[in-house]
Amino acid sequence: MNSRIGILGAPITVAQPIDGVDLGPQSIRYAGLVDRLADLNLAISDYGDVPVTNERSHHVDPKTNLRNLPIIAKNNQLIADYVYDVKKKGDFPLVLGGDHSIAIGTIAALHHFYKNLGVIWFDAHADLNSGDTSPSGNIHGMSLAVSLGIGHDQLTDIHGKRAKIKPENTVIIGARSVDQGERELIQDLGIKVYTMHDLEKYGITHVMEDAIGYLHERVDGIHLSLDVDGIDPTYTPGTGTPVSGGPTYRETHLAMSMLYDAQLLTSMEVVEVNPLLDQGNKTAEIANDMIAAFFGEKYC
Ligand code: B3U
Ligand code: MN
Ligand code: MN
Repeated sequence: MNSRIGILGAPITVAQPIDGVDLGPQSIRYAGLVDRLADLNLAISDYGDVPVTNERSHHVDPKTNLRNLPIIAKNNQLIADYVYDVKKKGDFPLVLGGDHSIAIGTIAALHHFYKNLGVIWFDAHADLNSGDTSPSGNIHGMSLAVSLGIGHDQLTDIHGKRAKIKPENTVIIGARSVDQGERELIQDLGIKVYTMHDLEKYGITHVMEDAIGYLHERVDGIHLSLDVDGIDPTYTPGTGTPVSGGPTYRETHLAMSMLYDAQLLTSMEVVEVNPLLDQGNKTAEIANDMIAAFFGEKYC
């Protein structure tokens, strides 16, 4: 793994309805991120936050069924520009959200550097909605679809037209709240999904081995998009749309360690930490534990 890490905050909050997720990057930093990674003998550059703006309207555009489209498109254009620069410098991008819409910009930037970028989407949700299927109009529930080229062109055409990744290079882990339209898309596109049923039945070790083996054959880089609501809310209560029945701290930590051991990952983002909903700064602290495991922190 590249030992030079470039950290960027991406504090978008308007792609979901609850204030506070824009404080996610700072809460993760306050939990000790830079020192923790420096202890792993990594060279860390914290480039600060992408200057996004968060004027919120609660109005869903009846024509598109999208909330806050223009500002989210503008913010993600900026995120894509900044992530592109970090990657161009040769750093390993570590992007801190912000709501999960930031993946639109991150993946748009990263796709320039790979012929076949793989994505691991660790999440309670599939984020495969579009204006046509979304029950909420919230764009954080659409970012994986957008990266696959599905959705409004103001979102899909950031840093190049339509798809930035291929469905066969995409793996979802931890899904347990999937909407009808999303299920149909998963079937139609043949996206590999490891639901909580698979985790319970086969165990996290088998699921991770299978996911890594599957991607290894197909891709030339892998981005991990870690939504903290993918983890069971017992451990990560500070998030806007918690869903019970997720992987434990231990299972998630093992998953991160296995990704480190595979030495195939080329970027990471951590999203949906909302310190205003948290118990102390617990969710950011646990996010730090997961980031550290992902970058090779071992117990001994
Ligand atoms: N699938 C629902 C809920 C949701 C998606 N992502 C989150 N929540 N975090 C939707 O609104 O698209
Ligand atoms: Mn998500
Ligand atoms: Mn989620």
